[in-house]
Amino acid sequence: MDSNKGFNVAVVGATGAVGQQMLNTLAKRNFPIASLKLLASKRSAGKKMQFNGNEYMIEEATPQAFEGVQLALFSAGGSISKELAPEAAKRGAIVVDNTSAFRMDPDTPLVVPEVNEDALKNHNGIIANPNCSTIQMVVALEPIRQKYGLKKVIVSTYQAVSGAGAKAIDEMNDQTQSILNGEEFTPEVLPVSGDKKHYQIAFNAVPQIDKFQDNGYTFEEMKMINETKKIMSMQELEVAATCVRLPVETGHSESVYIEIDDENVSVADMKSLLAEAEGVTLQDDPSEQLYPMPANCVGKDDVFVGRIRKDLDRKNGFHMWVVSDNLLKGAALNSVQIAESLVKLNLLK
Ligand code: NAP
Ligand code: 3JM
Repeated sequence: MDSNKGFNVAVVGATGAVGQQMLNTLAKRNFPIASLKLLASKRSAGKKMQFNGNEYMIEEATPQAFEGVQLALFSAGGSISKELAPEAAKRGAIVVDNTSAFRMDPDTPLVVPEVNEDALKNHNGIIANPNCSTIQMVVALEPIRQKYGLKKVIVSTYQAVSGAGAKAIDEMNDQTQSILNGEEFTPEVLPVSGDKKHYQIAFNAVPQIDKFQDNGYTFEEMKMINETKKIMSMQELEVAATCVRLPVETGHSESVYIEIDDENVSVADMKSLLAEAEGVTLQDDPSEQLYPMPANCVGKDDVFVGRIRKDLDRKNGFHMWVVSDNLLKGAALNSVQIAESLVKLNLLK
């Protein structure tokens, strides 16, 4: 590695909600970049974008665009990743993929650096970035698992519209205006752009994120369940999830119930553990009405944890409230941290 000169980097989906945050995060963290390619669809090819004060021309993402690229950060949807991530890897790039395309592939590491950085050592050219809701939850759960053991997790999410992309943000804002103005509107994007029906998101709560599976759970819920077990290397962990979309622009919140192995842990023990945990900020003081909220987490790197309570019926049960910026730790920041870990482990050549 020659980190003075930096790496040849490509960002696929550079014009999107996640792609924009990837670029901000690369710049903010001063990731060593020798050359940068901004890739998107044919629709954007030829348009210009700024990065670190310089102007770049957006190119169409094609297999040939990855010639000479060492690191490719993908966030342009699962079908683009399925088609182009192997093409990038074939040309020698290491891919960090933000989509669900390869997450459950046994040959693909699924990585949150605070939890399982070592899994990167077994990569085969593609590394998967987990789902936003999974990432913030496992950052909070891993220190608890390490110290007190973990048996069971039941999570309900309160997810922001930016997790569904730039069009979903516009839909929420336009609908809100229409409703306040007493005008008609037609939902077209949420809950899922490709599904049969669309529902109002403004002033609403929609218990569907991604499409439904035959078992009655949505894909988003199954992502949380399967990805949590894979990242924490705990197939035996009991996990259930209910995922809900709220009219919040950015910042996912989660109500998390856990059962641990140890029956003698106090709330004070749990708070002092999480106060010291990597990537976690504890915000928990009921006497001061201190607890995490999405509006206060936007633009911040950490996972914020509060409302820690012991279950009233189970000695080994705890409840907590976990909030993070879904576009940062949930997506762009975690991807850039994976890239930084690759550099640190001397895996990016
Ligand atoms: P978005 O705002 O809708 O942006 C989509 C991006 O994909 C745009 O840059 C778009 O380029 C590009 N794109 C679309 N079709 C393409 C094509 N045929 N070839 C190349 N590029 C194409 O969506 P987003 O919120 O940024 O999310 C993008 C993807 O990231 C999602 O589909 C999802 O798989 C993943 N994601 C992951 C997480 C996570 O939890 N880790 C969270 C959110 C999203 P144009 O501007 O040219 O159309
Ligand atoms: C978050 O493939 C697509 O159309 C994107 C669907 C999507 C995903 C996904 O499955 O990759 C939208 C928003 C995610 C995700 O991170 O799982």
